[in-house]
Amino acid sequence: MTPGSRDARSDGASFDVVIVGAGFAGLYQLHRLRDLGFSVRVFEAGGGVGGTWYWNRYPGARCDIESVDYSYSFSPELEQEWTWTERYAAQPEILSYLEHVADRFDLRRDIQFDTRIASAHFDEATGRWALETEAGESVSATYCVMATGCLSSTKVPEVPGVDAFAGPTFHTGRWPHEPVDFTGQRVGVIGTGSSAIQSIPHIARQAESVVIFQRTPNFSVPAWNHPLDPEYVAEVKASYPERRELCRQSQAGFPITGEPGTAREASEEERAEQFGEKWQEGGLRFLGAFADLLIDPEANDAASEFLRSKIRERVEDPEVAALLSPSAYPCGTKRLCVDIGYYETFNRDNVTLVDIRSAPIEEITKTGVVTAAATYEFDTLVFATGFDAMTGALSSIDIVGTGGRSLKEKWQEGPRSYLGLAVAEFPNLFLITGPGSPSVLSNMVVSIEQHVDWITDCLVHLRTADLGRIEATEEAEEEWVTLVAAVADFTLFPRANSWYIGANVEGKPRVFMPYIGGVNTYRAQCDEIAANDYAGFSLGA
Ligand code: N01
Repeated sequence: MTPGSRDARSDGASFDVVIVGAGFAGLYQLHRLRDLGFSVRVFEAGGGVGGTWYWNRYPGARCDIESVDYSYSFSPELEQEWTWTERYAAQPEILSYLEHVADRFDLRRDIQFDTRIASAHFDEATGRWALETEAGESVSATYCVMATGCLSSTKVPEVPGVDAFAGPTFHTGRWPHEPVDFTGQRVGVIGTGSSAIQSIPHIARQAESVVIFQRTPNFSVPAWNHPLDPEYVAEVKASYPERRELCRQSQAGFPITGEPGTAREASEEERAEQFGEKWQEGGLRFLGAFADLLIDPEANDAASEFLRSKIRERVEDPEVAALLSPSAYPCGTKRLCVDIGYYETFNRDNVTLVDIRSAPIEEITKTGVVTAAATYEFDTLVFATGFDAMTGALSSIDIVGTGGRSLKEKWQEGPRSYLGLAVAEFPNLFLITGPGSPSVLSNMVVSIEQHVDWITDCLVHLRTADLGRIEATEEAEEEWVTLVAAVADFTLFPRANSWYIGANVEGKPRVFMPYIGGVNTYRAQCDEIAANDYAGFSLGA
């Protein structure tokens, strides 16, 4: 079908499809649907494309999936013409890539920037979504695709006086576009997650002094980042079709060859050797050391102890090393961090680690931070305090479905979806990498492409069949929610107070949100559902 069919409708205010967000997901979704003749408008709160990579401009920000795999696979030409320069690309390079994609596929003309969607209501009478921007502009669409990102709704520390500080305050997830100069500054950093672990070494090299307030230490593995050898890049480019397929058919969306054995069956020496090898490979590959590492507590204990031994090697002061060593949760059940010189930063004279587990922050004042044990004065504060992950961006939009109930209300006890793609009571609404899909437990680009392709095929199917409505059934949703929880319970993941489970946001229900079944299994499940006449969905005119 081509433009001019029942769905190719656009008069400037009504579209076949409205997409919210112009990051990796929104850009590709626009490209696919527009190519197929759908009228599409993207709304983006930021002033440019990039999503996560537009906002997270803090020093040291880079991906933790190798660049050659953290990229689109849909265009062989794009794959060949773009050349990544480092093993793990830094934020400016990833943002340039996405800007290049926007230009190359002429996407900007259908994106409205600096526009935040405030509400999206399904109108039962017309069978369409009515959306309103924060500025009061109204548009309507047959389908609405939320490409709002899993880690886009930032979270500031819930401590008294959070707005009281008189000096500059920066959140890593909303970093200014201009460079921030910390020279001569006394800087306080709250948080020790991935964003802190990436930014602290940079801040410490510039600032006069840095005090890091740590509530929970994280496990981190070195990135061993390096410039990419042109010969390696050429090899990757020559083998991209097979490499991409390996990613799609993998558990986590990046290429791994060979089946790891189990730590349970390995001897002490074999374990040490395997951990050592994986450590030397660097990054998230460490978690692939043994097949049972995230399932068997004993296997995990061995891996956790190996990582703690590395902290002791890297940090000179044994007391600081002990404080930086996680012991309250199994490694990998909070997102494993990938660092460049994080632990070594604590060997610097101008860096101090403060344990706020034993002496919590009581107040942020005009001049600094007061804990139960001491008062600290700063010129600048950095909040590396993370996100209201997976549901925050969706809950901040007033999304109302058929029953007059908002998505936020429906998700009060935790997110419920079918495949992390669709929600009962919310017809014609699609979530890209929503809760209930592999999303944050995978290479996001692989998962995004899979969702976009699935949604696109679905919309083409509806158009071809002259249908205009699709909705997940309550039963299918219930079954999927049960499956997601059961798979999580089979692993060690629920043992950590992580953002995967909503533990980082006060009052957020504790529901394990991503689907751990693996991108390979999940893809097969989605494909089977589509092939089976969209089993679990009700389709209508
Ligand atoms: O956020 P986080 P992030 N008082 O939630 C602390 C991805 N990412 O932005 O653990 C004191 O991990 C909090 O302490 P606790 C990646 O998936 C990827 O760093 O709640 N402290 C924690 O230490 C990652 O997992 C990359 O006890 C408070 C920190 O703040 C996800 O984004 C780079 C506090 C928040 O850590 C989020 O990472 C960056 C309070 N009131 C991010 N509130 C790559 O490498 C929170 N904290 C690609």
